[in-house]
Formats: sequence, C-alpha cells, structure tokens
Amino acid sequence: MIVDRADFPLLANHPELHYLDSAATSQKPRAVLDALLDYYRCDNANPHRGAYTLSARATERYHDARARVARFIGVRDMDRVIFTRGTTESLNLVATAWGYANVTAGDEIVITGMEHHANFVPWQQLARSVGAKLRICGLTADGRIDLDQFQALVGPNTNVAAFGHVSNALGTINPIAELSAIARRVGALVVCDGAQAAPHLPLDIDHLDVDFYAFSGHKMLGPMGCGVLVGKREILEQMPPYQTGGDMIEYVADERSTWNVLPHKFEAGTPNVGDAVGLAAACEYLDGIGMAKVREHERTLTASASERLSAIPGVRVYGPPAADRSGVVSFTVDGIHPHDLATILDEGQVCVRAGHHCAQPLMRRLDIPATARASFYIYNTEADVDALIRGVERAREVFG
Ligand code: 7TS
Repeated sequence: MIVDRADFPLLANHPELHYLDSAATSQKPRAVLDALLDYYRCDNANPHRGAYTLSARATERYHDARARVARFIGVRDMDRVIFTRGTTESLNLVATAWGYANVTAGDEIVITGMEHHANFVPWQQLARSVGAKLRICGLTADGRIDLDQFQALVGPNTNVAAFGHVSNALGTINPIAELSAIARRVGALVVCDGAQAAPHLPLDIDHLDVDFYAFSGHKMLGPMGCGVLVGKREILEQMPPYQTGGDMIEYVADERSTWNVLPHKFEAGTPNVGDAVGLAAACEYLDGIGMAKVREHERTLTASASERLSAIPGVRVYGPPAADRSGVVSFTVDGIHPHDLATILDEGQVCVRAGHHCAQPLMRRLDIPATARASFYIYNTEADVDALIRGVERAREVFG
C-alpha cells in the first residue's frame, strides 16, 4: 500500500470493501473533499465578474487550480489548459469546434478499434455529417493497435488521427509517440484520449507530439464534473469556439461578436470553480506520492492479479502482458456471464465492472459480448487481489 486507506473516507466507511473499479471512477482522499468544502465555505463567488474582493478571490482560486493542474501534466503555458466537464466533453469540443471548421467531404479520420465510445462516436458523427470517411485501425491478437495497419490507413486524405493513450477495457498502453509520428507525416491533427493515462502514468504533455490531449478529473482522485482539454495554442486560437455565451466573449455587437483570449474562449458560462479546486488538490496529492511510484504499485498488482487469475481453469485474461498494461485486468470465466460473475464478486464486497466498458467496437473485434474488469489504484493492495481470486473461485463453485 502506498497510501493510508484511512485517507479515503469512503474506504474507511466501508472497511470490508474491495474497490476494483477505479478505471470507472476513483475514490477521493480527504484532501480533495476538504479542498471542495473549503472553497465553498470560504471563497465561493462567481469569478471574473464581480468587482468585490470575494469574487476576486474565487477568480484567484480558479486561476491557481489551473496552474496546479498544468504543472501536474507538464504544460508550461497554462492558458492552453481548458477546463471541461470531462474527457467526453473535451473530445466533443475538438470533434465539433475543430472538426466542422476543418473536415470536409472526402477527408479521412483515422481512429482505432479499441477506443472508448467517447473517442469513437464524436468522430463517427462528424464523418457522417460532412461526408468524411471514418477509418478504424485493427488490433493484434494480444490487444494492441496494429501499427502496420495504422501506417497503411494514414494517407494523404487523413486530416485527423485520434487514439487513446491507454485502453479502458484492456489496459493496453499505446505507443503514442509512434502513432503521432505516423500521423505527422501526412500533416494530420493528432488527438489523444488520456482518460486512463493521466491518473496512472507520469505525464509530460509539452513533450508529447499531440495537438489535443483530453482527460477526466474524477478518475484521478478529483471530483466528478471537471476534466481537461489541452490544446496547442495556435490551433486553439485559430479554431472557432465550442459553446457561446457569457465569459467567452470579448465584445458583443448587435450583428457579431469577438472572442475572449485563451482559455476563456472555450469556457462559456459560469465555470466549475469548486471542482477545479478539488482537481488541483488531487494533483497535489498524486505529486506527493510521485507518479512513478503510482505506476510501479499498479504494475505489481496488475501482474499479480493477471498471473493468479490465469492460473484458474477456464479464466482468460485479455490484452497484452501485464507489463504493457496499466492497472486494468479484463477477463472472462468459461460458462459464467461477466454480469453473473460481478454479482457473485459483489457478495464478497468485491466491486468490478462487467459489460462492454463503453467499447462495443472492441468487443466485436474480440468476438465477445462482455468482460469482467478489475482495475487498480493507489489504495489497492494484494488483499484486494486475494478477495478477487476468492470470488472467482466461489463463482466457479456456484456455476459448477
Ligand atoms: N475515454 C476513456 C479511455 C475512458 O476510459 C472514459 C471513461 C472516457 C473516455 C469517458 O470519460 P468521462 O469521464 O467523460 O465519462 N471510462 C469509463 C470506464 O471505463 N468505465 O466507466 C467509465
């Protein structure tokens, strides 16, 4: 254990719980809950608007939160860190605002067969609307992006390449430097879905060759309702806004309007200051542990769970070897539907997700309807793996 379970009030309130669904959402440390409460108790006002001291303080808290998050992800120009509701909104922002201004009939958008629906459906919708072609890269037998096929799919008509940094359903850590290098050769926009990477891997976005990087705060100890889109400054400045209204304008004439500077141009309406403050506290907490240590802890648990599950007859673990996966173990047990398995695991207070994990195109490619998925984070220990194994063995007894 690299953190004290008592640091997490939900886990302290449920001492018997084995929470193995952090890929869906993480639990929150006291430091994050305190930061949220502190903001609302001491500094809450609508920022950017009031001439009074309290509003200025709310503005400052919001600014400081952005600076803290930017530092955590290795972004020096904090104005290119846009706060959104989460990964889904971040990716819809790019596909809509950049997409409708830049993608036309005959263009090609390349994505992969392992994307979460949030990095699949917005591109599919864009392609259908403008008459572009959506090209979906296949996977290898062990659940990696087929790089040869990716290379073959990216061509002179490709103007967007969008891929996940880490798969939510398999845990595969993708070679994003190689993928973006292939996309750069044809001048395509590079969009990376980092929802499953930002919580688990050391991240240095200034040194990644991507145009957009998206993630959610709630999967990395922060509150639900606040996520991030990082964009290249020149692209954000050139593209049209996503939503319009308050805060994002410079001047509104009767006939037309001009836009505020970054990041405000992409943050229409009253911002979610409280949750941004909470996310900054989460970044502080994770930096206090060190992301290399987070990664190492998860790698150990993932390897152990994969090995112990694979030793059980009838169990199949999906994806590449554990060393190339983040803290995700996706598996099936012969003769037991993943939903039934999850129900029996729940009787032993083991929380896992069962289903298609918002990755139906991936499930089709694996030719299975669903998997059970255990996902680890900093508060998990080998005792959680023990409980998982006990539960799977119990399920095998129940189902004969
Ligand atoms: N992209 C990936 C890779 C994800 O894992 C998720 C959420 C999203 C995008 C969407 O994030 P949101 O915060 O906007 O919802 N993944 C999961 C999951 O695996 N189980 O529940 C949510």
